Amino acid sequence: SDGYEHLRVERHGPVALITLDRPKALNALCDALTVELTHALDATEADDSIGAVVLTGSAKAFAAGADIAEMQPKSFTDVYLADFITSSWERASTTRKPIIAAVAGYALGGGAELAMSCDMIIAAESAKFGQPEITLGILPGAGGTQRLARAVGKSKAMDMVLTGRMIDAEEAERIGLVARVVPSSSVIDEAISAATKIAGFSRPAVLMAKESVDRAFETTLAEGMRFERRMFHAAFATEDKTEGMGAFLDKRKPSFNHR
Ligand code: CO8
Repeated sequence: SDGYEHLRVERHGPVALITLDRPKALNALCDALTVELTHALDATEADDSIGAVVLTGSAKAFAAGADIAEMQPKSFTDVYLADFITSSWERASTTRKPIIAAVAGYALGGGAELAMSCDMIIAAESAKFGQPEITLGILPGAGGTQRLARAVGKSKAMDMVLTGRMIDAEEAERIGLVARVVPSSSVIDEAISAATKIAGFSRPAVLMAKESVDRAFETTLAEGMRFERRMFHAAFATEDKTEGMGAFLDKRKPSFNHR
């Protein structure tokens, strides 16, 4: 839809579902796909009727990494001057609205890094995560040494980054890389239903909560606690706080207007 070549965007009520769709290369993240994804995320961010985003791939591959055929001829100067590939890849991690990665099949290299840039990963039983860059004579370049180490700790991160070993969904859940593992046939439904639930809550509260969790990875505990407290106080200024607490006391469902 929307004239994209390598992805599809569909609406499910307040949720935008972005599906990577480059089947001939297992959704390898070529430059054109990356540009389209950035554009699609800009569009969901700008659309007030969207409360949350789900990013997914195919049953066989979420994404098998950066496009190796495109990378092979590039020199140091090429990638350095273009700031390959950070500039475009930061988009998923800078989205203010919640974004859930629904991962089935391979999430490798830049594909695993893209999934980790989302707020949480819901994995199909078929999911396989890995940082195989080392097998190509390079190393991860979009968070595979940083977000992965924060998510799973040093030993597991070193294991994956230095050996290139793939882990399955069960191991990924055990080590805290993914939030949930679900049957492969229901991974998109599960992610859409989680996103729909999130989109139904007070948007300012959701964005403040996301921003606060993200602070935990950027700052000291004392500063993080202070940031959280300020956001918590700010939430008391919203109409949605009055509505949410009032609805509880009236024993009815709240109707948030995202103000
Ligand atoms: N790039 C380009 N083409 C790819 C890629 C890729 N990453 N992955 C698969 N393809 C292509 C294959 O070449 C093949 O094409 P063709 O049919 O024309 O031969 C097609 O997709 C199907 O793949 P396979 O035949 O290999 O399928 P299998 O089921 O046998 O194997 C695997 C599946 C195990 C996933 C295998 O394809 C594989 O190992 N792929 C490469 C995985 C990899 O090394 N990824 C890391 C790439 S490096 C990286 O991501 C650096 C990131 C830097 C940061 C930037 C963020 C984007």
